[in-house]
Amino acid sequence: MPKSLPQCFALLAAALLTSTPAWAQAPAADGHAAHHTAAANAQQADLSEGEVTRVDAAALKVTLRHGELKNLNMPPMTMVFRVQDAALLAPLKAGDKVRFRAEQIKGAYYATRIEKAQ
Ligand SMILES: [Cu+2]
Repeated sequence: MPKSLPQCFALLAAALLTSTPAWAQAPAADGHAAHHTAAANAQQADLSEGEVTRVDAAALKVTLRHGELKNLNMPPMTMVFRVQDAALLAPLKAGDKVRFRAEQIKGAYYATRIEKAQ
């Protein structure tokens, strides 16, 4: 059905146009973007509050008791995050207060940046 092709392209273009502005949102619009989807906020660089409860460097995992993760639309809880580099975990031990960046990558939760909070 060659006649339907241009319409498909038009729909695709429309979908792309409406889904692009995610990264264009102002990062610090106070409370304004809290209800947007996880996908729309995946690029946000905001750090979240957390406390280390367990470090498993061999498994590239860290358990964090975290505050609200606005970019993932997640309430406060204790959960395991993966890390891509064991070096992120080297300075950490249970009880450390941290600020970290949480991201969902291919369905798994990762801490892509972890800083000690003082
Ligand atoms: Cu969580």
